Amino acid sequence: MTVKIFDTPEVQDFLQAVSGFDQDGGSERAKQILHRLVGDLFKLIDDFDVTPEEFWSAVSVLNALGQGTQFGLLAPGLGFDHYLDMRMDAADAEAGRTGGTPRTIEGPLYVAGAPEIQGSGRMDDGTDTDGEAMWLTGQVRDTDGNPIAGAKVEVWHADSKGGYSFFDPSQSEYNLRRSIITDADGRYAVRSIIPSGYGCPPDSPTQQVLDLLGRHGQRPAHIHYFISAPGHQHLTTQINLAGDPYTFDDFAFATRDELVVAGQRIEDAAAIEASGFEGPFTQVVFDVELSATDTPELQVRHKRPRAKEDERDRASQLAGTATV
Ligand code: MBD
Ligand code: FE
Repeated sequence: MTVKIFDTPEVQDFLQAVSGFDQDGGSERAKQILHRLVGDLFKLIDDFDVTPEEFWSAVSVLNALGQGTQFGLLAPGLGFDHYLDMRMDAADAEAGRTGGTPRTIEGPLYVAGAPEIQGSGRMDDGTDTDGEAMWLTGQVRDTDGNPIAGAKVEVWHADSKGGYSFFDPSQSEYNLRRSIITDADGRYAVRSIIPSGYGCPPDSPTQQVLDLLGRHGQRPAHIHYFISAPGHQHLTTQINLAGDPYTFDDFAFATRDELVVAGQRIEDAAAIEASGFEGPFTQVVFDVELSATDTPELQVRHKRPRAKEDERDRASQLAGTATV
């Protein structure tokens, strides 16, 4: 069957009715976007001769994704998060906002409200004995190299099994999540454990879609950051640890060369003693440069539904139900 009906007046009129063009209510922007979206899908059905069976199996996958709150997991897999980053990079370049540490995607596993610590502290609850001890430290500076005291450095990462507290209910509350305020020298330093990479749940609808593309659902070991300071552009970024098999093969496309960090193993007894660790540990150093801006909206993270961000907001509540 190779019928082509998309360009007929009947279909074009139908598409206008579907998009509410003949109605007064609703949102003009939503109508325009839905008209394009549904139209592109109608055309795709025509062009690829999509069968009813294929269409309804796609509906089933969407239902399964929604039921597991997994759109936020499939989105980076299909490159949407990185594409939005590319657009923000281009907007920055066009506005002359150059320099500073590069951004990369937030991902779906941030939880608002992590404990705040001044300068230095500990992120892990001490129960993950499979995890290599980590000393994570760095300095926050402006693009002229001046340290920024009092900057807020939010850090979150996975445990030795690749699980994130809150989404993995076996972990203690806010394990491996902290908000660190830089000291007078712009420095932050925390004890934690080296995270493992993340893998999409093998039986998940997200992995089902990736399987159809012949792709894996693995991320390298990585550590997420939100960094902000008054008068500076808010930065959402991550570091990817060097030496992971997926460092340059991330299903979420978040790796950037400038953000790959090699840990340094510290085995010297005096150094171990001085740092308060019980044995060898790995030091990970990540310095950050923030570019200056007077624009208030650029100084804060953009809005999106996030777990525990707003207890009264249903979208925020839902963000916390992801089965990842
Ligand atoms: C993660 O830990 C992550 O950072 C992303 C982007 C997707 C899935 C799991
Ligand atoms: Fe992550």
